[in-house]
Amino acid sequence: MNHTKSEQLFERSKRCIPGGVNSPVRAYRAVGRNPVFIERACGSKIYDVDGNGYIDYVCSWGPCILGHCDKEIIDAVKDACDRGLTFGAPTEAECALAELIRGCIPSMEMSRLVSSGTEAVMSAVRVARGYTRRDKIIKFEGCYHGHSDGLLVKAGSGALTQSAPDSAGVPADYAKNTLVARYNDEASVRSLFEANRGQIAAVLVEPVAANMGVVLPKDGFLEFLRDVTKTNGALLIFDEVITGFRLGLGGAQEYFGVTPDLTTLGKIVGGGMPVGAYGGRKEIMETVAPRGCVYQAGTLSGNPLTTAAGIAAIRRLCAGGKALYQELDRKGRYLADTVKTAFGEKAQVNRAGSLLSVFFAANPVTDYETAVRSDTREYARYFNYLLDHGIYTAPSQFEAMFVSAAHTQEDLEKTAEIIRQFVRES
Ligand code: HOZ
Repeated sequence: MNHTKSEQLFERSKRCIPGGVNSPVRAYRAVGRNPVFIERACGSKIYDVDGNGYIDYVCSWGPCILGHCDKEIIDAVKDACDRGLTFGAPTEAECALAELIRGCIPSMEMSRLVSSGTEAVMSAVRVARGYTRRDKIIKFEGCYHGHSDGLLVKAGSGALTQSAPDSAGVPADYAKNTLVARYNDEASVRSLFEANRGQIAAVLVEPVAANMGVVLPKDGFLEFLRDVTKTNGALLIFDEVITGFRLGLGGAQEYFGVTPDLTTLGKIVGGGMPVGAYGGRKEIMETVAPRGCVYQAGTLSGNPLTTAAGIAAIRRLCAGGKALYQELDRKGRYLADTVKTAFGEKAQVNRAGSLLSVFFAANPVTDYETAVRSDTREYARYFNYLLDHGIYTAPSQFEAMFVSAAHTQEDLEKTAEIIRQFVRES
């Protein structure tokens, strides 16, 4: 493959954008090459500026569950464009989107739209603190909740990819109220509650961790979090920025049957436009200004393009219903089975529906410690081989692979063949 234009653009970008990218993982540092620059995408395919096409399993890190350029979403956005890009005033569409969210995720009786997942989680944590009048929160090693100061503590995603789970620039004072437990480890949560009696506002968790690679909750872990928060007067916050509308219309909370007090969304709920949303029980959400005393605001929150895209996406998913999610699950399983058969004991595959990760590790990956033990060099070799053969996956061991409704059986079979070829040639 020729990547001349991508190389030139990267050189140019590095002169005016830190690292040449607007989000660290995109720089491909973890996989030892320079990034490809994307020109366009359609359905399951993405095309770079040199004219190379790839089957896309990044799907913009999750939002494109219906594939790229879904006609109904694009038409809805075009239509909204003609009526004005932003008003900074309430619209019917915001109300319609909040109603759709509540219809799919009943625990989100009330919700607020913001412009990114980072904002959504930052705001949900503030609400939890304002509601409980407590300062401390518990998060988990390797879980990523956006880049707000207090949450860049033992964080996953790009922070982990860069081997910098704790960012410079975060004053120790800001982070001191963020307590860190081990994912899937009940004892670590219990001891934090015991050592900080009456001080913990919330436990914040990705119900399926997807930012240290995909790591599933052990049986009973989410139920345990539900119980321990209730017993201790703390709130349970599910960060469903990735799992929301991905594991089913009702997200991870429906998939696992555990109801949190607050939920954060992003990605799919904006149909590909910048978005975040947080919500929960009415009584809790009524602490938000102007109804209550927790302040949160945003000029572009609930803007007409995002709401149009979000409504179109959710309506499409609702129309597809169970059958659509079963098909996504089937495709995810096909890829997981392919990888398991191809690599045997050399690799572990973690999967929930259409969200999956391949770890080059001999033992099961169940938390941060086991995730970081995996062979990132082998992952880089695998990534590069796939990219060079037209398969676009995450350029980091610590991100997920996303399957969309637009992926065809032919895409999956081609992907499977390239994976088998990689193994044969290794
Ligand atoms: N941290 C994001 C995924 N978990 C990556 C976002 C991006 O680079 O676009």
